[in-house]
Amino acid sequence: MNTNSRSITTSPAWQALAAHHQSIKTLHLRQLFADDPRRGERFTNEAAGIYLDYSKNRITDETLKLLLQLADEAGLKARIAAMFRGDKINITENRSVLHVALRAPRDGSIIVDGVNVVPEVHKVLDAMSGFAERVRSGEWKGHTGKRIRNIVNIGIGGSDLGPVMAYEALKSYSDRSLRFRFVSNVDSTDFTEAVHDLDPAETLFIVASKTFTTLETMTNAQSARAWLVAGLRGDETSVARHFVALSTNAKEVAKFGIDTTNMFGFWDWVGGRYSMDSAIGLSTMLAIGPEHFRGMLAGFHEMDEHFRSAPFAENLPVLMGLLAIWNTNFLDAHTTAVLPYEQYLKRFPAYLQQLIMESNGKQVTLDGGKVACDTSAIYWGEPGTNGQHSFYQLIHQGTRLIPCDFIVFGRALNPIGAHHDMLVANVFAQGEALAFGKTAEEVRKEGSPDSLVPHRSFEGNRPSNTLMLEKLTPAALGKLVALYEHSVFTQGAIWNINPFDQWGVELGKVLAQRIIPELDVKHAEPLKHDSSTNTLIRRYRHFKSAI
Ligand code: G6Q
Repeated sequence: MNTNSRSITTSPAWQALAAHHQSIKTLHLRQLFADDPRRGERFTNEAAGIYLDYSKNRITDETLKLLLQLADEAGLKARIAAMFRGDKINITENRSVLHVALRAPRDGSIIVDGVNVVPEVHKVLDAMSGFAERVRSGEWKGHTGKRIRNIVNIGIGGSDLGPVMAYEALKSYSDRSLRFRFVSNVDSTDFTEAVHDLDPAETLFIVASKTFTTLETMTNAQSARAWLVAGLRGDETSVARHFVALSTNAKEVAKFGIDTTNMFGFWDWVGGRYSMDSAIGLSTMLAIGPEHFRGMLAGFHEMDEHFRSAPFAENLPVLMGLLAIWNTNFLDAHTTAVLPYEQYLKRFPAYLQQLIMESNGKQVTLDGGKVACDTSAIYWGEPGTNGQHSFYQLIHQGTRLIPCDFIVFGRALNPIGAHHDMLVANVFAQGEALAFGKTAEEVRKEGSPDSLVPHRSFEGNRPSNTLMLEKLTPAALGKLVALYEHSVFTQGAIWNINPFDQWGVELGKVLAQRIIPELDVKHAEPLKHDSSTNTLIRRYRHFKSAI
């Protein structure tokens, strides 16, 4: 391993931040707010319809100044330009990183290997729109002439989490006469439960796989084909009207038996976890229709333009990325909770887990050296107010510091009575309580017996961001996702790592392949794993042979 690699931790700004942290680490948010009555207005910013209040972070003007200096010293500006220009910044796979091209307007131009990719993007979008219209209108019929009522997306990881999250997030914009199911796990329960009440004659399968070789997806796709053909009197020709593919691999799609005219393509410069706005989003488009899908893309694009052009001090993804660096590397927070106060965003934390942790879960710098500091925090979360009745206890009074991202909307999509006021009151109250806590004196004043005072006191000084948008629309979802994508980019640039490869995931894809044949009860001994794995394999074979 290269030990001479450039480390951001030796940069002047990093060193200055470390010293600055020593001087402000005992400062309490209570004090910071008391000292500056306008803090809650000053440490905020609004762009592309997203209001970010970051005033409840443990920062001062000096912290912000130094963090912005860190971004400059890390060369963030040049890195952003390189991504948007189509440079091959994914150096371990020698690929451009151009999810931003997926939402570029029709007349845009981004050149990769001498070719403007934007017209290709729109060609696929137009093909997807045509197909989505045919299915939604009933013009596209199943093999027996019945219209399609059920859509089952088969994919995993980046080919599943985005589609599921977007479907759930935008359900209120979806065609309710269509039923959507998502199958990802190779556990056959996932497929069985997804189709148990469906009529094959009315079911369309979308096989979503960038490589079209992923074990789970191909296994589920084969089972889906067998289920369909069995349900349609063994007629193999039925596959043509009931299967479409989303992939970069036309050869494998054809080999599976899907006509490549029913394949919607994308490109190697779209990472799996950055692909929900590519052809991988076909299920989203079928659900909400092409117009709303384009609205979502416009939202993504608006945030892209903001990221590309806004000064860093006003740049939402840059600010969020820098605050994440501050919390992780200087306040030593190991995890971050994402807490959407919007039921439709219930899968958003799971989506972000992949986006953030698969991207920045790295320990090697771009030049092959070992990073000298922690990289990505662990992300997790649940929608509010549910989480308040479970794990928030640890956030309030546990021994660990857990920064929170609260997400809230000004208008409810399903307003009933005072529900929304109650929801919003809760999110505001949580941020306030985490920041300010409750002193022993305050608890005493409430009449608590002395013995209970320590138990009922809250230290406070727990950082949070609050993101506020008007309403959850397709465009708002696009903006939110792009905000986190670019915050991830910012953090990766500071740590000087490659957020766009995933060798750990690739490892998983090959490891199991070796064991699969060994699970056969007739497989010849000796097994050559460690004694634990060998024993587990033998025990499993025993269960199998007992059936
Ligand atoms: C995403 C990851 C991974 C990938 C899945 C599915 O960035 O690489 O989650 O999306 O492993 O891969 P395929 O789309 O190739 O089936």
